[in-house]
Amino acid sequence: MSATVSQRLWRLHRQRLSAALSTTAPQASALSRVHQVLSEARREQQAERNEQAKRNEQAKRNEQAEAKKSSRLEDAKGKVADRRAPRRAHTEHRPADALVAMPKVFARTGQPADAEVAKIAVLGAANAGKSTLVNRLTGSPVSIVSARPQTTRSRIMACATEGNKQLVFLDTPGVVSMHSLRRVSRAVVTAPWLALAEASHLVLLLDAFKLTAKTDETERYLFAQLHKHCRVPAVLAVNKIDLCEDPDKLADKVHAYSQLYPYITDTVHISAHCGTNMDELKTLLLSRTRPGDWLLPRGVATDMSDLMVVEEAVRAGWFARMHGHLPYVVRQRNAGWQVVVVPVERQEHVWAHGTTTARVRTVEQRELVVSQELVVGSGSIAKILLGANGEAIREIRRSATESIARALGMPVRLHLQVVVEKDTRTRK
Ligand SMILES: Nc1nc2c(ncn2[C@@H]2O[C@H](COP(=O)(O)OP(=O)(O)OP(=O)(O)O)[C@@H](O)[C@H]2O)c(=O)[nH]1
Ligand SMILES: [Mg+2]
Repeated sequence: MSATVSQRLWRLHRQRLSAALSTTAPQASALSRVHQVLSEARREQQAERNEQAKRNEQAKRNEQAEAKKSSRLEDAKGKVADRRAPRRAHTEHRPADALVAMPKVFARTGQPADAEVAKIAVLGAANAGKSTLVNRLTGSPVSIVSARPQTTRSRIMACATEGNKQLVFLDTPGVVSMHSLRRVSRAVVTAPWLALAEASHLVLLLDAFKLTAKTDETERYLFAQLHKHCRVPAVLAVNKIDLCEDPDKLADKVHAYSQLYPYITDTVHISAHCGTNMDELKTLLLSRTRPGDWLLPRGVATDMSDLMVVEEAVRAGWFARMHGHLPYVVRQRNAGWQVVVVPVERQEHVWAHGTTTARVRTVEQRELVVSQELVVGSGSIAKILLGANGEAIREIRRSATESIARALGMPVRLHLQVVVEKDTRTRK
């Protein structure tokens, strides 16, 4: 368009020029008239160019405003979609695959030529402190601990390696006496006995407080079964001595129990919670190792799958907050599992030529995005699990996120969703 305007202008100025030259005025005045016309032409051309530039600028601004408006609309749509979508929408909606759910297999099996190992099953009544003891002896919070009985739901392997010796502990659910069999799920009932079958040694854990102040029906059942069916050497560990108020009664009871199973080689009084006599017990167990292949590489505390780590961390949260039979009626279901790579800004201080300068560097970081559904049988249980204004579930999420990140060594975005589904099961 500007070319056409310029052409038009030039035509106009040529006409004016020839009109000026054809006048009868003297030559000098004709020349000045030429200059005048030419400068007028230049001015008009410049004005036209400025006008065009202004129009272009305005068009650009309009375009930008339009783009901004439509992107805001897109954002708003996205936010609405997010709000409507379930929390697991942050992941690809794909639950953890078999590899994530399976116990870890380590390709690195480096071990000394004189490697020794002992596989030790820790057996006792529910709440005796088995998980506390295993965590203490391995120095890692592998197994969850709570004041509720039957917190441990399956056999959990945890390792402590010292020099050429590896102690492999099998933490087990509390032994369930015949009397309570019908109230507890089959997997929980059988797990201690299955662990017993694969162990080379036992730690039989007694609760000093319970022995002296409460019934010891479960302990009697456990020792009777061992006496009938088992020949594995054992250490009798008397836990919670910090709570015992009647040492004489305890001594009698402990003596009686040590006679019930003839393969008990030693008796140790401990407090797993306070750390009392832990070194003595560990030294005793290390002296029981035999030449054999290590089960886990040095420095690895457990073979638990990543999914199990997540499940245990979340379960620890609601076990700590719910009372009575309620913790046992919550089931977990994995709804999403994805490891994403996110750019993260890191501040660095670079020293060069005697001065330190700060700079920001963007690095790629792996992050786990995981969604767990907590399935309950009724709306009222869901309300308890959520807490007032979702306070309880937020707290569970916060503590679980922290422990998962620590265990898996990467940042975690955990989404928890409480789902109500009718369930007729009544067993713990
Ligand atoms: N005072 C005291 N408390 C202890 C001791 N050992 C464990 N506890 C507490 O006993 C409770 C049960 O501990 P756990 O380690 O979960 O017991 P558990 O035998 O693994 O229990 P289940 O997995 O339910 O069979 C927790 O509140 C512990 O803090 C101890 O030596 N002294
Ligand atoms: Mg336990």
